[in-house]
Amino acid sequence: CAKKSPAKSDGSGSAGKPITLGFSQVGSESGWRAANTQSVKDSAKAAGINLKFSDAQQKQENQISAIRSYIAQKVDVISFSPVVVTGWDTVLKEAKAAGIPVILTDRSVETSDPSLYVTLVGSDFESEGERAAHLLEKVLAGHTGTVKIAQLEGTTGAAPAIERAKGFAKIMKASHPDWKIIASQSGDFTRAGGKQVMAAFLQAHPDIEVLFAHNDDMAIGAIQSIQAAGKAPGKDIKIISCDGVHDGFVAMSKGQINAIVECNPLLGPQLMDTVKTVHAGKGSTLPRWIKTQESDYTADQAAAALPSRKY
Ligand code: GZL
Repeated sequence: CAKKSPAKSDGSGSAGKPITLGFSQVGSESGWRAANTQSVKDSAKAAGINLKFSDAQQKQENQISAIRSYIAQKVDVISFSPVVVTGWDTVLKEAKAAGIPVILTDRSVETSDPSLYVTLVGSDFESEGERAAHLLEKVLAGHTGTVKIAQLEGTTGAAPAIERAKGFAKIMKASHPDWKIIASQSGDFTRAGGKQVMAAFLQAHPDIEVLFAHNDDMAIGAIQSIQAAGKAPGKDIKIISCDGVHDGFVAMSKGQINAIVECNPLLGPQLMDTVKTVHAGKGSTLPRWIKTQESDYTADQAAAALPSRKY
């Protein structure tokens, strides 16, 4: 394939031309996604990188089309957050054949050929699932006997959905034989999905004691259904969620969400640094996974943390 001449280290392209980055975003399904999109756009501008951006509305075929369009436009680097983990080898092989390096951000892919992308800039979702279980241990302190749990899963087939469920189940299996997941279904990471699925859960299982939601938007939707059922979220039904978006912290400060596993969406700066490194021909110096730093929060910390939250 035609190798591009490596750019100068200041991040400009060959012969001073700005680097052109083609970015395919999952969609605009949640507060997390909105913050992630803003971070990518603001960071590209700050880095002097020419950004081509597309929103796939959570459809894999739209992401594949966008990547093909970036290949046809001969962008310097392609980056995307894959909506689901499978089905990428063909289009990634086309990018490789065109000599365009690919950087994954946020979510990972399953592939038989590790050369199809340089690195992943994103969180460890399995660890987030384990952290959610440990936060539930704190919230349940002193509780004895069976704990009936409902789980609102993220988008079916998406890395965060698969891995958060896996991490949570791992701690359950290892330490909590008395925790039972009595209902588990995807709410597709949206508020509407969380509200609708939680309403169905409560119809079938009025005895739910805990909700583990794979993101704050589904938890916020579920809160509406819990209240409609005449129950108090955070009290009658304890809620553990993931992300840490503003509205999640507001709900937590009201005691409606008991604890949140932060999943940092502000990946833009790290992504742009990675784009420059890759474009300068130094991709081989990068780790295979550039992990995001993030914390955990319980309701007692929410009010104090709110003013300094960046998303
Ligand atoms: C996680 C990200 C997930 C968030 C959701 O990194 O992929 O997608 O947890 C978002 O809020 O929709």
